[in-house]
Amino acid sequence: MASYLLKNASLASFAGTEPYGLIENGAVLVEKGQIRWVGPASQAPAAEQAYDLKGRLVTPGLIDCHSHIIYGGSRAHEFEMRLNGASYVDIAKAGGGILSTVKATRAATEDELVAQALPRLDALLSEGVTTLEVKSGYGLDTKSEITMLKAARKLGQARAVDIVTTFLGAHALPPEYKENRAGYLSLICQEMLPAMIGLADAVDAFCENIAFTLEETAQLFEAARKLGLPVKLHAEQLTNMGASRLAASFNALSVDHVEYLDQDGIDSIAKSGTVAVLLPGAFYYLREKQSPPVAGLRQAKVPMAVATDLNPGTSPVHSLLTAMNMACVLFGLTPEEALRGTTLNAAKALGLKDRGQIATGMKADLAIWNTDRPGNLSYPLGLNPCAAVIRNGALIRGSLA
Ligand code: DI6
Ligand code: FE
Repeated sequence: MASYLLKNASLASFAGTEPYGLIENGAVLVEKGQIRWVGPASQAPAAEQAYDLKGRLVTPGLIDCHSHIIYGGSRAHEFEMRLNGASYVDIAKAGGGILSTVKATRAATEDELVAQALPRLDALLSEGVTTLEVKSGYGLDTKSEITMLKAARKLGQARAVDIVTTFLGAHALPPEYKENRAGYLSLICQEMLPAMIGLADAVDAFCENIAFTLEETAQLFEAARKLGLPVKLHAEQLTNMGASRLAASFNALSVDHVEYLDQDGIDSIAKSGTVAVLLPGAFYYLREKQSPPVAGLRQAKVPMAVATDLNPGTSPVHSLLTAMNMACVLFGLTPEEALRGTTLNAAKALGLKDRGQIATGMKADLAIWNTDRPGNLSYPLGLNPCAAVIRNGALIRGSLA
């Protein structure tokens, strides 16, 4: 199949200025894994083959730009503890939380981590995800952090998906460094980071009063900068620490969570072009009360992305469409913002310029849906309208009939 045309499609292209970049009765020409032409079907060029999509919606392949999909063990009991009155912070302070996942992850082999992650990954892929970001951060020693990221890369060999990796060594203080924060920071900066070259595409940290301070985060970001690694940050999730301002000063790709972001933080990330990644799954599971400042972000024209934050403790969410729905219902995003947040703005959050839009020259990663309206992707819960998925121009799921 050298070139083919998808015609009679409703295209949510996210190119141009229209809401959704919508092109009704549109066509897309795909050749050699790339989009070669996009426009009204009536003007479509000739192709060797054509598929009539009968008015169905086509979007860019979805991008989940924040996940912790590689981990060992289970934290289901903590859900019970929280509903019996313990808080996330109480559980973390008592050695549960992230550290309990660290224990189980250190005990697992690379192959075991991959095998445990595959069913989670398959759930995401069934809904049109073609690019997934995966963080380390449950190893917290050099060897286990490397194992996690190798397992993450292996997911991209086991399934038809692009994996983007992030080193999150500064996720929690490991038990063996409990009395030696500075020692752990030097381990991260001097030993772990250099070992991540080629293995991690970016560097992240959990900047929070139960995790790492502003000063520690700055130290990490300096070290990342020296190695030429881009940064992003778990910022303003549980409190406001000015973490986003710090991230902006390092030109971070994204600041993630941002429930407690204030105007000063909004102004800083607006200037640095940093994406605000909204993670309503964690907000929902932790029954948080404070929503991210969506109106302020809109006004400052900060690009907003939406992701699952798939993790064992605060967001066991295996559906990007559900995260989009939650972003609408819980945070007040419009369905247009939610879909832009899992396509164009999610690509931005990962620093990827070759995807997230249906436009000439982009990678041909496309999802085809059993609906004609893009707003419907954020509407139902528990119904999967994904009809087909194309990755690098090849049909990898469903059918175009
Ligand atoms: N914030 C989160 O929501 C996850 N990590 C983070 O820094 C939670 C991770 C966990 O509880 O296992
Ligand atoms: Fe996270």
